[in-house]
Formats: sequence, C-alpha cells, structure tokens
Amino acid sequence: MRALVLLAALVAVAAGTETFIGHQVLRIVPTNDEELQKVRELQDLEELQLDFWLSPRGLGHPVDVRVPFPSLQALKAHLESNGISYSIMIEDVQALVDHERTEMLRARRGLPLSTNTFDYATYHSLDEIYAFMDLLVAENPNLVSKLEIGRSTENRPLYVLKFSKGGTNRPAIWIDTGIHSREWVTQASGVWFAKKIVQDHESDEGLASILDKMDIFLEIVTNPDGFAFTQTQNRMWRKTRSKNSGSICIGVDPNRNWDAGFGGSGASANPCSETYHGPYANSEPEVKSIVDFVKSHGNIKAFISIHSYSQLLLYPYGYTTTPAADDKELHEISEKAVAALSSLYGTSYEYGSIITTIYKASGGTIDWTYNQGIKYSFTFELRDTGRYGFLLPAKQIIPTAQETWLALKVIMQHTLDHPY
Ligand code: 0X9
Ligand code: ZN
Repeated sequence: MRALVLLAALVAVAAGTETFIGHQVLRIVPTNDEELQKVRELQDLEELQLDFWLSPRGLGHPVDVRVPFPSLQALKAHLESNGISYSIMIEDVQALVDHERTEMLRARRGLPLSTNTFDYATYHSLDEIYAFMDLLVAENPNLVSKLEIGRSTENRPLYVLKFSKGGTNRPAIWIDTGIHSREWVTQASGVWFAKKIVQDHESDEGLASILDKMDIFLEIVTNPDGFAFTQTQNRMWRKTRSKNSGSICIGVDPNRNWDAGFGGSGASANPCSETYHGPYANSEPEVKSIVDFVKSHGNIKAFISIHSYSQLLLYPYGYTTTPAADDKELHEISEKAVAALSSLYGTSYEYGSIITTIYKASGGTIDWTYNQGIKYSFTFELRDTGRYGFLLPAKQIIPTAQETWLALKVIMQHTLDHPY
C-alpha cells in the first residue's frame, strides 16, 4: 500500500500535477468577534498557502480551510495558542482526490456514443462533456442547438446549449455551471439538466409550458481553462487561467470580474488571491462573452449562476447592503424554490441576499445581471455543507442535480407566470 501511494505520488510529480498529500481541511466556527477577526487575519498570511474553501461569513458560521502539510503544525499551534477550536473535516485531501480519480478511470470507456448510455453518475473530462453536448444536439436537432459565444484565454470554445421550440428571440432563461472550475458537482449537474430538459420537454407539463414561450440557455463549462486545469494539474483550481502582468500568479476570480461594484471591498486587488478581481471589469473572456451575449440577446428574463458548496440560494446584492428593488419577490421565490428542492431528499438550504447571507462580494455575476434589468437573478451553492466540500463523491451527482432541478423549475415557472 505504502509503495503504491509513493508510486502514485511520483507519477503525479512527473506529470507536474499538484498533490495534496498530508493536506487537511480544517473547520473553524468563530463564536465571538475576536475569533472572527483572528480568522480573517489568516486570509492575509500568504506564506501559509491556505486555501479558504469557505470564507468567513460571520459568527456561528463555519470557515473551512485547506491547509498544506508544511503549514499544518504551525496553524494548529497558532489556533490553539489563541484558544480557537477547530475540527478536521477532511483528514487527507489526497485520499479523496485519488478516490475520485480512480472512480473516473474505472467508469471511463472512451468518448460517449449516446446520451442514453452516458454515465451521469460519474465526473467527466472536458472532452467527454463536449462530446456529450454534440451527441445531445445530434439526437435532438429540433430542440437543442449549440452556440459558441466566444473563446477562453487559452482559446477553448465557450459553448452554450440552446433549448428552443422555435420563435425568434423569445424571452429566455440562462443557467451557467462551473464558472469556478473546482466546483465539479455543478458541471456534472449541468450535464444532467441538459439531458433532463430533452427527456421531459413534452411529458412534464410545467416544462412544456415553459418551452412553449421561452428558450433556455445552458453554459455547462463556463470556465473551460480552469476545468481542464483541475483535471490535469491542480484539482483545487478556482480561477481563470489568464496571465497577470507583473505577477507570477495566474488567474482571475470570474465571480469578481463583473461590472457591478467592480474592485470594491469583497474582492482582492492581489493577483495571487483566490478572489482577485482582475485588472478591469470584464477582463476575462469567459465573463466578457456572457456579457456580450446577454446584451445582444436583450430578452433574458432569468439568470441563474450555479456554484458549490454550502447549500444556499442567493439573490442580489453582493456588493451593497442596499436591498434589491425586488427583494421581497426574490425572497418569496427563493422560499418556494428551496421548499421544492428539500421535498425530494430533505436537503436543507438557506436563502437570502448574498451580502446578508454570506459576505460582501463585489463584481459578482448576478449583481451585474440584475442591474442589467434581469429581475430573476439567482445564484445557487449546491451540496454539501462541508463533509466533502468540492470533493463531493460522484454518487451524489444525480441526487444533487435532481433536487436542484426542482428549484430551477420553480424559478422558471415564476418567470413564465410573471412576464415583465
Ligand atoms: O465567493 C463566491 O464567489 C461564491 N462562493 S464560492 O464558494 N462558490 O466561491 C459566493 C458568491 C455569491 N455571489 C454570486 N454568485 N454572485
Ligand atoms: Zn463558486
């Protein structure tokens, strides 16, 4: 066993793959302002190379942090000397990463041949997801088409699936998954949603009525460079892969790069930060392509951006405490959507505006879409609440997608019933 682990480590090193041997995910739950302050200070200690899976939200809310092996003793000692208690959420990050990879390799039988035999219960490579999209289009030419809305920094196509029963420029629903590349359950859920729409577009009365009046646009791999990087180089990559002039650090947080409170607090000006906002709004082609698409379409009525993890349904704003003009309506929709979601497996979700529910985040996707006049702007944080975090076991993909779909249908139905 030891020899095998060593061999795997050597293979990873040879391939230039980041390993997480001995890394742990620690959970700290600040219970007073002093503890909260101390935890916030940790975010600025670059030398410890901490990776905040959950950033501080407030008293009583967990902060999850992946701690590299070389920093582990020092951090634990620091916490203990400050009287801050912590628990170990993940004992061995690399063990989970290895398990995930083994399962993927076991399931893989080359590129898929049909969307009926496609394995929705496993994680897939970028090529497999792109092949899935082409199959879905080929199998359903009267319902599904594929648009290329732009190219990523590394020149990968940015594909959007369009589900439409006809008409010209119908009011539309936008859904994106995977803007943060390491949030793998979101891209996997996106694939499942695409198949679900095709399967149910006639038999599900609600969906049929939605598609009678509206189109659905679905961008499954919204950050393809980051996603490819998570598959080959670093499973924990979150940002884009653009170069930052004057810095050796790569990438911009694509959920801080939108032109809504851009550059304000709740984003970092440091290119090495996981929440770096970028040199200017829309600097990232992955963001700019959506901006251009939304503007040129001009008739998007609901915009839903899907992240993980924490089990939250959020609406604007993230950059200001001023409530959105439609705060009450968005709150009521969220309540219904969350109830529908929970009805399937009892998964519990919290909901509210971004800034009141989690933390201040500027330059976020749905703040921009809302300010563009897209009233029904929402963001999800899918499963789980931290047992596995971004390393959610593949056997939870389908249940996660199924329950989320129920919430999506509530939002889409409300959009259909409340034209504006
Ligand atoms: O901080 C973020 O970007 C999101 N959390 S995550 O763990 N997925 O990174 C929450 C921000 C919510 N705001 C928007 N989605 N606009
Ligand atoms: Zn995210």
